[in-house]
Amino acid sequence: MRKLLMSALCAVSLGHASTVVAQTTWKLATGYRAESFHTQNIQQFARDVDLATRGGLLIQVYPNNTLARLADISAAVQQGKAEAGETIMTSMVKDIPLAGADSIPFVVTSYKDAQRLWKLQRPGLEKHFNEHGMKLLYAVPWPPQGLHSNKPVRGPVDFRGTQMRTYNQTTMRIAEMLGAKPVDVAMVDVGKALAEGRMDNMITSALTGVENKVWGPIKYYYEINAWFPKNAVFVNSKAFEALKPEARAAVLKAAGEAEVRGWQASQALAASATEELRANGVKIERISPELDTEIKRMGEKFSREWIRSVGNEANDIFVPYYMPQ
Ligand code: PCA
Repeated sequence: MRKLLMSALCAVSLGHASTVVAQTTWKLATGYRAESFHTQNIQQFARDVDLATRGGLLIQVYPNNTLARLADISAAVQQGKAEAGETIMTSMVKDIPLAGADSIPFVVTSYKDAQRLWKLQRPGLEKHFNEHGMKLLYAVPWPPQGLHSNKPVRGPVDFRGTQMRTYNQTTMRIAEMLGAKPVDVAMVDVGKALAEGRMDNMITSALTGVENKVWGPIKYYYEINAWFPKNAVFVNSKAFEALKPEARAAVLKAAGEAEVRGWQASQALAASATEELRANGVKIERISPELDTEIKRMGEKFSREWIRSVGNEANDIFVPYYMPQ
């Protein structure tokens, strides 16, 4: 009797299991806060995938460097420690130099041009991601990069000896060229570093200033629109290929939608974040013509260095970028 009952129970539970879609879980690592618009966008992407696959693919988001530090995220995904990840593309330039194209100063100064650059940059990048065992899903830019400072800056000399917060090779190189001391501070630690007097100025978006409540120590913001760096969201190729074709299609569709939504959110936040800095007492000013000339000269120097390091692939992007058909 007992045996009979057991086999009947087994049959019931097996019957039930066959009606439920086999579930796959992906861990997605990001180095930005849960409240960041990039992370919120990823959460929506995860919900869309969940819905479209009827629970078949669950994407668990680990924000704030909890699964891997920002700089280590692409390696973690490549090695399969996390199935998916998000990082700022310039954190990958050592492995994929082409990923640095969007952080060359003063090439892109509007969202429209950022979009054009992205279209030209994407095919080459997809190839490199594939070669590294990853699939690029989508990319979304940060709002334009401006200059935050605790003191008014009139000319390049005002940077000499100051502690300039950096987050990638571009900002590091600019700090060096200005004779400032580069201080590497993660985006999520900017507020703390300012409070501890570890930094005097930085080039980043007004939004990053707002998220870190930089008012108080930061008194000036200059809208120099230096570049529009992008965050990329990607997945380990094997994890992607292991999905059923319908689930793969659902991921790609949701990724396309996340990209459109992310660009819109970025643009809306670009304007509101600058206003929020102003409302909190930060002076929004223009840089002097002298400083403008000097940083543009530095930008050109940086682009020459970058083009040299990338080689022919740089031409594939910048020849059509500067000479659209
Ligand atoms: N915020 C990030 C990257 C670019 C931006 O606007 C940061 O400051 O680290």
